[in-house]
Amino acid sequence: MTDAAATQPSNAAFTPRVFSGIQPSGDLHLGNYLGALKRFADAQNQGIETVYCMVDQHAITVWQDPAELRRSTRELAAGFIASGIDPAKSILFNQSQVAEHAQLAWVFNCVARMGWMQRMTQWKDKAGKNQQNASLGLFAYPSLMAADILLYHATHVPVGEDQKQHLELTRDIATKFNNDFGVDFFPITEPVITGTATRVMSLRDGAKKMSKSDPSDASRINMTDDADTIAKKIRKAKSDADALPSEAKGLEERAEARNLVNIYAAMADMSVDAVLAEVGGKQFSEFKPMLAELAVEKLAPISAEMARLMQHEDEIDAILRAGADRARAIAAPILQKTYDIVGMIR
Ligand code: AQP
Repeated sequence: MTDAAATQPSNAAFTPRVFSGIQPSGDLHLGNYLGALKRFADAQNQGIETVYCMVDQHAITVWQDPAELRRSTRELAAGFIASGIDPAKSILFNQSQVAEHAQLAWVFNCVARMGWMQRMTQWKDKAGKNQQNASLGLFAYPSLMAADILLYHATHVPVGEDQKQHLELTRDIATKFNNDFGVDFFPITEPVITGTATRVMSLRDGAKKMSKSDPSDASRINMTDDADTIAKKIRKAKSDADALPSEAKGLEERAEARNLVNIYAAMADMSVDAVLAEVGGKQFSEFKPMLAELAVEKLAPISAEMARLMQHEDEIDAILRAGADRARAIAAPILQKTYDIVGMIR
């Protein structure tokens, strides 16, 4: 893979394998597409073994309506496929259908320390002021995430910037497990956080991440938005009164402008410098329609394919079941070996 960090020497014994997941916790948005799905398809197309998961057990760490969770899981699967993840090339499955995730997470709950979890910024953000009332699952979320990754001995995990701290914790858990038991069993997985869209920001506030849970629908472009809605959201996106600069350093103090240029660059597969060489000097009144046109061109076929797939729920369910069988074939022996190392009788 071109954007993978080099595998550390300690991982040399492991076959390169990419793992990543997305929660079925709401509508997919442009941040999920550029920061995750598009890069997942790129990794798959570079010929590396790729394992991708709908992490429904992570989603239920906060309340999910059961009917809506089922719909969102299928829609997320449709989003993966429509973004170019080919179930014949990648393993595509739903987390709860492979029981080994929860089983390995329990072992990791006994390896990880409370203090590690308490330092996680996502825990602090999501639990808010009322930590006593947050679910135990939300607190232990990074331990389940470590299990998702290490159950496949994944060497690389493409994620957005927001997941960096959780990846570091995965490395800490693998290191502690290996040290505690005197083995070199789990790889020290590399996060792959590269490109111009590792942190797509809200269209309404350049200091906030674009997120499914933002109450303002205008803050994000959903992958199911139609062309008019996309164009309208971009037209209304927060920007500033100045013309675009012709070099990236001119964007340093302009969070909203930087975000819109980064989005354009990621969608056009161009560097920020190359974009600014083209659009430097233009006002937002000229740049925004260019951005809207590009966004519609890239997203419209994806959203149309998602809608088509959602008419065939049985097909989606069959793909996920077949993916779960393939995932289990890798996961079960790794869990069994973990149990052997820990001293559990089979
Ligand atoms: N704004 C973003 N920019 C770039 N990448 C992003 N990702 C999420 N938001 C952005 C990446 O998408 C993948 C899946 O994320 P997730 O759904 O598992 O969880 P999340 O990061 O918590 O996503 P949201 O949208 O922010 O959900 P809520 O609002 O429910 O918390 C990950 O690789 C993530 O980095």
